[in-house]
Amino acid sequence: MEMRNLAPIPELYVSWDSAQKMKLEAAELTSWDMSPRQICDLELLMNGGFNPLKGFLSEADYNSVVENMRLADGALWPMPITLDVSEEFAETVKTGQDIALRDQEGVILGTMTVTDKWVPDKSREAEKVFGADDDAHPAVNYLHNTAGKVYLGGPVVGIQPPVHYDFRARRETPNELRAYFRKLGWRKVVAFQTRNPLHRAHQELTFRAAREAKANLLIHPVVGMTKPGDVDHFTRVRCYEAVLDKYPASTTHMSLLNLAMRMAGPREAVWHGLIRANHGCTHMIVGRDHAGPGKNSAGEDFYGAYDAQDLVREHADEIGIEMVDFKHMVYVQERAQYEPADEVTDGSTVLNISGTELRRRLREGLEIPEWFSFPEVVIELRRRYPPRSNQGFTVFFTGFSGSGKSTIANALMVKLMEMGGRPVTLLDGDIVRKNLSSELGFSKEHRDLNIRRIGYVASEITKNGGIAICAPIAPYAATRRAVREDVEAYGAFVEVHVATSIEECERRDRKGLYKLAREGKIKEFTGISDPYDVPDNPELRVETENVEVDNCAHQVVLTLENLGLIAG
Ligand code: PPS
Repeated sequence: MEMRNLAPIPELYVSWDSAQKMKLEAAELTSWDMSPRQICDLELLMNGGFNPLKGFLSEADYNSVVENMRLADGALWPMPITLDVSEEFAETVKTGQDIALRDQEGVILGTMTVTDKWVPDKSREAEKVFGADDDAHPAVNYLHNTAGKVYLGGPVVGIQPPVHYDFRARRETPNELRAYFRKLGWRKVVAFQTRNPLHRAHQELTFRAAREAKANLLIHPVVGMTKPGDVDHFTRVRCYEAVLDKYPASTTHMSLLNLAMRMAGPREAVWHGLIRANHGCTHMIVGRDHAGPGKNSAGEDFYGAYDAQDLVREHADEIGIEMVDFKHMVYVQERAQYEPADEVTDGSTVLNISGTELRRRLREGLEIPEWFSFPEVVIELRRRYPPRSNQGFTVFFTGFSGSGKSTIANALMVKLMEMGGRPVTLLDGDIVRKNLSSELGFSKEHRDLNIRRIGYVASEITKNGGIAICAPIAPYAATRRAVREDVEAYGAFVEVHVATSIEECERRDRKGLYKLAREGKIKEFTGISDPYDVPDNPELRVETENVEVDNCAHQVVLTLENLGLIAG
């Protein structure tokens, strides 16, 4: 399929002069503060990446897209691009009204004339678009647990694109890419969609794909939103820049796409095709399990491995893009080169490193061979994922008042400081309540707030490579779980249950508080008149009765060593 047309495609932006005027007018309108995903969607709506869409889907278009993968006028469009809002906001908006669309800092990016307002059947959307109403699918989880209950639809007028401060020179709109291809005389362009770092096998397969199609190559990574847990885009783009040097000069271009992926497999692949066609590409590489969401809650794949390829092939003409098979490339040791797996002769030794194995090697600081990845890429990945013994982590003590948490935490802090290497911060319950949480009491709500604050600080410390030692009572399991999730985004969370019994704590009564609690002079006292959820599965449980503090702290140190967090 030759390049049919590199003429500009329609954008939704008004002229610069009109934008200045509109900005002032729009400031008076009811305004919606968009979510990060909506901002990604709006950018591609406004710059023509989602052509032929002219705004967020109307109810009729939405129903038709969900049921038939087509807009109401019959045009192929597989993904519902909807403006989900809260019920409270929806109540303030009437159809026919213009609203301002603001980014997270309050800047007005565009306006929308609300033509439709409806409550969608989210379970139907999940079944039809994502294949199952199962929260294990990241987009279904988003749909049920993050997206608002009401959808608004209507045409959008673009005032200005969202501002990106990172990799500015690498971001191009569809029309900028079209102009670039036109200028260089690139008549055929193969797009490579990716959300992962590129290693040698990817470089080989993309280069071969372009050569076989007699086309130029566009590396078109997604930097908007990808699958939770992916390598962050800053690291990835630095990796891509390193790989770009490995292609023959002037055959290949790299551009960043601010798309919010939905991991919708086959439907997503068709969507990716339409987006690439809008960006002036003629071909797109589609692989096994393209845009796959991982396993469902029964541990099975959501889609067949080749469903995406089948659906794109079926609609290739309408998409306006030719599909190029992703060749599975393997490294053949005897010939010291990559070859397509189906061309490898019997008896050759084929080497491979899976994604899981790569992560293990990074975590443990083990060798990543040159045949697998480019040294420049490995350096970037190692900078981002240092071995555990160089990463930050949090030790979270929990237990009754007077159980010995603070004393053990202090001893642990001193031992870790003696070892050196990382800064250590102690967030002791009593100390936190004197500063960070000085206005809080002991209601469930206040305790939760207190623990979430401690968790926030601990996660920041962990992110920045330090050690946070927390020692609050933290009586509620759900709150502890939430803190664990916050911290684990950046490093290890080590929960230590100081398992001193309530009887022993009361017998010791070091601060005289239990006596006051028994007398009813202190209300909602943990263990006496307020509950404590015993941790089910802490990384360590320490008994303190008849055990020295030093020994308790030593048990924590051993646990940290076992987890690879401190060098033995
Ligand atoms: S929580 O539940 O995690 O927010 O509690 P925390 O911030 O660790 O604060 C516990 C310390 O406050 C004192 N104190 C009470 N504890 C429990 N319940 C009630 N009602 C209460 N009122 C005051 C008590 O001294 C705790 O100190 P520690 O260090 O745990 O002995």
